[in-house]
Amino acid sequence: MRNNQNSDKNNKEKQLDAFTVDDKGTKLTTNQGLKVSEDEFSLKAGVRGPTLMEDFHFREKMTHFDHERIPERVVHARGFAAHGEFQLYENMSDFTRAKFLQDTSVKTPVFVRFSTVSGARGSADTVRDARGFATKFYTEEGNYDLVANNIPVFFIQDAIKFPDVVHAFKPEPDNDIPQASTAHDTFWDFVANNQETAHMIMWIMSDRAIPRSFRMMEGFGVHTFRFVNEQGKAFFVKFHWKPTLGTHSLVWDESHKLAGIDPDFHRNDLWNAIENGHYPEFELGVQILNEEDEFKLKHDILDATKLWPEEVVPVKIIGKMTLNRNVDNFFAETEQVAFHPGNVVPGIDFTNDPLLQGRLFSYIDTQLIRLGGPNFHEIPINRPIVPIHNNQRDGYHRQTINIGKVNYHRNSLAGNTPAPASPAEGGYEHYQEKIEGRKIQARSDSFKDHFSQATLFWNSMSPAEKKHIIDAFSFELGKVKSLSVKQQVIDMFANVSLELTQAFAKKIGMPPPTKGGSTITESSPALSQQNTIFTPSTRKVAVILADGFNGPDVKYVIERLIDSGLTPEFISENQGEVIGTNGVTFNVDHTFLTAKSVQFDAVYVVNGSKTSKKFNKDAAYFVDEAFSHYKPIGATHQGIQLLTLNKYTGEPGVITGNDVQRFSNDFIDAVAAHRFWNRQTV
Ligand code: HDE
Repeated sequence: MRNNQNSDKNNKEKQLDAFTVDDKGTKLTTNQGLKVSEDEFSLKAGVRGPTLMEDFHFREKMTHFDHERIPERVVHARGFAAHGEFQLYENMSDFTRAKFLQDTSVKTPVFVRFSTVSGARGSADTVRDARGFATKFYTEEGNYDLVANNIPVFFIQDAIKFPDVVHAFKPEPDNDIPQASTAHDTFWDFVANNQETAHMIMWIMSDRAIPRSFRMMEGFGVHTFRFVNEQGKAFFVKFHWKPTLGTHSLVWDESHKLAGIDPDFHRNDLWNAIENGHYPEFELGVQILNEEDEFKLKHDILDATKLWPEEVVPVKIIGKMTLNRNVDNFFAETEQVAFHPGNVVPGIDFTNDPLLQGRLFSYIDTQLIRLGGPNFHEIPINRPIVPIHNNQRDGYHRQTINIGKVNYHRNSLAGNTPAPASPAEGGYEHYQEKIEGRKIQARSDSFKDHFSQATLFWNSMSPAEKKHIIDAFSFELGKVKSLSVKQQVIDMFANVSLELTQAFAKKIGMPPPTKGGSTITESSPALSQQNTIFTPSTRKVAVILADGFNGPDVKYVIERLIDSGLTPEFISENQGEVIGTNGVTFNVDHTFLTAKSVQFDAVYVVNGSKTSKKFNKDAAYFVDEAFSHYKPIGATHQGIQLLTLNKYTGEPGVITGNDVQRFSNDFIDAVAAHRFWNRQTV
């Protein structure tokens, strides 16, 4: 996996190498470097006697173990990360002086951490939640962090409410239940009493909150940022990541089952994709608005509960990020990485979005406690690839040994160095925005429309997506105990859509609203996942087979699947080999016990001439479940009998036939289509 030829490594990899230790083949030592002769038995007064304090190795080993944990992140505790690189498609110097956005030949090393927001470190991957999508660019001008989410808006408009929204969505404080779920009273009470949440809630109730994979999620910087070019001219900018595999989701029932069957589903998916050379790719997009156009959109661009519809302000694709290397050590890299929206480079600046302004305070503050002091920038994963020179000194866990006597500015003893750099020398200069106003604690009138874009989102959904949103509201509110909270939520969402609210009110046994509704008729096609990229690439196909299958035909199909970028995995009754005609054999990856249909994108039923009753029962269950999750199902030879028996042949996305060339073409197309929503299912 890791490329050992030093010359092929980027600067960040080389830097990380300096801290990498390979213990394989070495002798055991204490942390003082003393060789240890006994690591199984502590020092005792007699073989049956008490352990002695004098056993320094025992005490060191145990003490270190006792202190292995650090506090988990207060939000985004569960995450998974990978290394990669970013390369620009076109020079952006008209808009920004950021160097890594100017030179198309430069490959900027990146480290990306994906996360859920609400659950604890050990919670399941597939819960309904927003996903974090934080990228650290190790640029030649210092680290730039784009700390993004997979949803383009946020719950609240002002950072002062962040502790409240987080308290409300976390488990309830009396019994710490439920884990990683918003389906409880306090969350929905918060929602109803803080109605700026309406738009974000629509996204959280949508398929966006149950992604198929980290590799199939969009990323959004959420806030309006600022680009500043060499001439000092500024532009407003929103950042986007667009996955080249398209944006795809699980279905709710599937995500529930996965939480038990494979709580590491997204981790496994990302890790395996990278190990198999299926490197995830995301294109970086920007929406740019001239400063003069600040008030031209229908909403305030400083309000983080609003997006800029892509049909109004197009997304310009400017580069691509490729994730091509898994971490060497989860704790050292993924757990210790510290992101901060305030880590910017010249040419990227902030706006007065009150949510962003609060974030600029919070991230360093949280790292201080989580990583135990002010020197967390020295942890290898957090170090920039450029040298650090300043007069900051000391503090817990200081690694740097600054030499010399001078640790203050201004000085004469060191020629007044380290010296500030002018903008021409690469020094960061804050954008000189003109500010005028009274000190005031209030919401701007321009932030007060909470429902228009929630309706825009609803209007943009396909019928299947709308149904999923209704189901999600029905599930979440179905778990809420307080009738008053349910009623308040119904009253609130009647402002977004009567169709939506009437549908879920009925399901939760509440009177459907008759008043309300929205006059907004616009939609934004870019918001629907029906309009994303569809490709079979990297999809996982479960191949169900038993001894006596048609060797040459199945071999042909499997080769076609692999050529099209799919990953077939073989499932049978027992592990070992399955043998088909003409001596064709495959190694069984999983049994029906170790793999379930929810872990795959599609099923190819082969069966064979030697199936047992138990095999047929397990295969039928597997296919049933995949069918009810709208997944593509293919069958050839004996497999067709099973589908005929279950009356699935002829349904959308069910491909059968023994002309294996035609079968392969149709099945691969079906896999690319992701799901068949027009299928009649349970
Ligand atoms: Fe965060 N957020 N956040 N956030 N956030 C943190 O920082 C915070 C917000 C996001 O993989 C914390 O290191 C405040 C929006 C990601 O390590 C903390 C507000 C967006 C991650 C914090 C927000 C994000 C965090 C917790 C409202 C999308 C994980 C641990 C003003 C644009 C980064 C930590 C990782 C993490 C504060 C809102 C994204 C507490 C105060 C909006 C991806 O500092």
